[in-house]
Amino acid sequence: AGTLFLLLGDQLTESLEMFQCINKNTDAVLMAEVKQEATYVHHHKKKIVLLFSAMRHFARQLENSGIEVIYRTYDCADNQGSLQGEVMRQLKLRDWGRVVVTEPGEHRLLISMQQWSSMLGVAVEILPDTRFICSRQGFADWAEGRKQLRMEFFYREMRRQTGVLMEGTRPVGGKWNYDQQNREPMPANVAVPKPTIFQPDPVTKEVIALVKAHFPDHFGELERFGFAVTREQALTVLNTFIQERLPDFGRYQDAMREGDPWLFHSHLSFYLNCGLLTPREVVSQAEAAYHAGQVPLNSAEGFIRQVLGWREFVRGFYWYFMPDLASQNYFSAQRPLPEFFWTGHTNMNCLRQCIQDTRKHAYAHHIQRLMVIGNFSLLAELSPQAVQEWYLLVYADAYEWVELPNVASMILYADGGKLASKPYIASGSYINKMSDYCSNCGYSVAKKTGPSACPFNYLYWQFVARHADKLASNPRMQLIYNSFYRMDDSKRSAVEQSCAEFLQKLEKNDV
Ligand code: FAD
Ligand code: DLZ
Ligand code: SF4
Repeated sequence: AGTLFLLLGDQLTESLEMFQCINKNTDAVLMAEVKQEATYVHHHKKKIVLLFSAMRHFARQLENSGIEVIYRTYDCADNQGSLQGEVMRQLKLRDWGRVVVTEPGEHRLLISMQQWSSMLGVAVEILPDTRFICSRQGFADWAEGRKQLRMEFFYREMRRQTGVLMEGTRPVGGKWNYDQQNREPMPANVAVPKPTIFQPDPVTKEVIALVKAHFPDHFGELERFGFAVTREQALTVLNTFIQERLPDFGRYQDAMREGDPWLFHSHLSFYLNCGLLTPREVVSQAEAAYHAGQVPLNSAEGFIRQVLGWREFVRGFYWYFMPDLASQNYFSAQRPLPEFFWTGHTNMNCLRQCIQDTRKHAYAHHIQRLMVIGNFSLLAELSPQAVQEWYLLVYADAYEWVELPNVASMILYADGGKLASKPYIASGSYINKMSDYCSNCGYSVAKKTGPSACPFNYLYWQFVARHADKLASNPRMQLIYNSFYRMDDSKRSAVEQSCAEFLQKLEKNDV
């Protein structure tokens, strides 16, 4: 009997180990669009279109190479609604000797798959996901025994192991990290290249109609879908990024501009995370562009740090700390998600813009996610589990392995500092420095307290005050607490009052 290989929607690459094991005469690949994966959170409509269309294109590609693909569309007769159900159905239809899967990117699914063998009465083998440059075991070996897990040291280890941007044992240019050169605001006259978009082909059009019909209540806009849905298209996005955007990626990495979430970012996470691109090829193209003299070192290094450093780090971190990571709540934050997270209707222009970008595009860039939406979520003490769910469903690149460490550990410090050395908090002046949002805002960034003051300003000090017991002894918070302790009583009570008033209005969605 042959082997049934189950391929998930975010595993669309022939670089997986399973493709070396397939016997084209006896085996088949099963791909299934199922309700459980599409609705366990109410994913952005564009995310579902991206995955279903990319799955359908990839299935054709496999078939063209002579592999038998059993493809189950969402609306096909007898769709079982879950991956397990679809595997079970195949086991009834044909005599399969065993089932092989590549480990999924989410803990909930791995736990479920580990039970399939006994539930389905067939041998189920789970292969490692070899797309990642650092294996789960490799990360665990690095992490074991360390008091603190800091991305920077992991990243250096990855540079040494892979030889990327290395001259022998030394980093190219003499420094590991050019982050100091990556923090420039973007002047209004800087022209940004247009993002690479693709007109939907007949396959994508069919999926768009399907998503419209079956997921009307899911978050986000479906209009103007332009993501790449094939490897060829994703390679075009990569090549265009290297030529047009990477040279300025470094300096403007932290900048924000109203009406443009794309800026000089790569927009590659969608494709890296679903398999259309591999992290190795993306890193090596950026390195080659540096060696060819096409991009400065701070850009090449800054970009490579994100992929070889952060991306690999959060993936290792996720598996190292799951399942506990999902339930952490260091600051006991309880507030439900404000209504405007769904609608974007708020007078706080930075949040309005970032949430509207998210609704429109299923995308916002890193600093929007971190320093606007994330910063607000922490300062307003929103429930970590509510924030986690939101981030998992609104972005087209979101899977729990990458979303959860960024949300629970990076923005919310819900794990008490396993990933971050201090909470990422900032008042309105940071947002004002890095963006043009404040000039169109209903609040005044220059005002510290009172009904027209920027809410980030007083929420910031309230947060510092409320969590002194947990944070004041952190050496990286010393400057902040020194300022706080110098603040006179009248200022402190003005902060408290402004916060109380704001939070009351927040409950009524009147901010
Ligand atoms: P670029 O700015 O061009 O960066 C290049 C690549 O580096 C990205 O494509 C991505 O693969 C990688 N990268 C950069 N930063 C990170 C990071 N912190 N963690 C992991 N990879 C990183 N990224 C996701 O892929 N999926 C998510 O669900 C996700 N959720 C996030 C939630 C929060 C609260 C924050 C602060 C960050 C999150 N990120 C997530 C990381 C980062 O914001 C996105 O990877 C990035 O914005 C994607 O856009 P880009 O491809 O244009 O990235
Ligand atoms: C995100 C997603 C969606 C929306 N739909 C499917 C699907 O119908 N079939 C499938 O195989 N995968 C889908 N995915 C991706 C999975 O949710 C993903 O593989 C797991 O979350 C593990 O990373
Ligand atoms: Fe955001 Fe405050 Fe600036 Fe308004 S004033 S855009 S709320 S930072």
